[in-house]
Amino acid sequence: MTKTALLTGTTGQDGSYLSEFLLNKGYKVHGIVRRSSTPNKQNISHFIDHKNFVPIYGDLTDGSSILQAIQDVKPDEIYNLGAQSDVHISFDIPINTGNVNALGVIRILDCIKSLNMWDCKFYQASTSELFGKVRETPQTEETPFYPRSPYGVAKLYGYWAVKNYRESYPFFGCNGILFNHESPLRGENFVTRKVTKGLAEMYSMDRKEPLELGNLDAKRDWGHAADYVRGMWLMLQQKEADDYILATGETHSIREMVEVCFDHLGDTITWDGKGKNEKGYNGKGDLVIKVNPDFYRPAEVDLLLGDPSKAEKKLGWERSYTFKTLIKEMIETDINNLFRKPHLYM
Ligand code: NAP
Ligand code: G4F
Repeated sequence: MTKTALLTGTTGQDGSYLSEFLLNKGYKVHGIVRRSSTPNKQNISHFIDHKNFVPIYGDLTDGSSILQAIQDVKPDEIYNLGAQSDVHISFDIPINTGNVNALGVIRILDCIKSLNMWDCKFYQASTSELFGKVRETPQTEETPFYPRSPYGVAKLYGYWAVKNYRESYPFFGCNGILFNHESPLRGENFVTRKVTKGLAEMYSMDRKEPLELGNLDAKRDWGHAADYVRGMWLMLQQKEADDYILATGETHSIREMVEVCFDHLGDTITWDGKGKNEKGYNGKGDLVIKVNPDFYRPAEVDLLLGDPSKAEKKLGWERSYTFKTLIKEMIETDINNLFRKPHLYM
């Protein structure tokens, strides 16, 4: 029988990959889309006319739109991917971040409860930002949380709301504690995409000004979104609801990520200076990266490194991308998107 899924965050990176994954599995996919005055449907344009895809206007801050959607669709599975997902910006808009990322979760859970829809399975987009100032490395499902931003604090509320409903009601809800995952659809403010797009412009379009970045020492565990949405789906196919980490078990600094990008461009980067005075020069000696402290955060998450062994053992989850193939795909897509051949340093 055809399964029906309802997604929030449909127009984001993960919403796009997950919708396509579910459509390929034969699901009917109802995707909640926010009204916006500028285009926000680029990531779903390649399947928006699919016969099994239905966009619905709604917003996680508008409880009645969420209730209406759940009541109309009667989904077998709900994936709550919608969020104000930018950690740095969450310091500027903490109330909105809390409204969407924390209360948005309980709005959905309360609808499930009010409608007595306990057969509906629920996925919550929890995050490695919960670990924040990490208490142990690598981080596992048992590692204590210590969020370091309004984003992380709000996501902590969502995480516990899912656990609390699971312990209080006959509710099937899973937290996917996902470490950073990227792709060519990654938002342009996040550091990997900022770098791949910025360097693609520099090498294909003769962009002259250097790329300005923040903390180059922070370390992240980066995987590919296509692998991670498969993990989300696997969580909801189990007999028992549980919480799982999805990660690669590898960590790299921002500086190392930039170096891998230069490697793909056939160039090298040489660093000089420390902290806010650090600069990067390409093989010709041009200044290509400089640090701008405006991109520093009031409180930083210095190191994330996840242990995915529970998901690997219990879900049979595995990854098809490595860190290098992820970066290669991102930088090549950004170059191709510019329609011009890059001047590669070979
Ligand atoms: P993303 O690309 O920023 O997408 C966020 C989505 O949420 C967009 O579709 C956005 O709509 C939507 N949204 C924002 N505010 C909303 C509201 N008030 N009501 C309904 N929808 C709203 O994020 P992503 O990378 O795909 O991440 C998906 C989820 O996983 C997020 O919850 C994120 O916090 C979480 N997460 C991400 C990562 C990661 O590394 N990518 C890791 C762990 C957890 P617009 O397009 O209209 O802005
Ligand atoms: O790419 P980022 O902005 O991602 P961040 O903060 O790790 O958050 C992402 O991953 C989380 C999972 O761990 C998600 F929950 C969240 O929704 C989001 O998807 O920053 C990564 C690191 C940070 O340490 C930041 O300080 O890169 C550092 N960084 C250095 N220069 C920069 C920059 N980050 C950004 N965005 N821009 C810079 O210029």
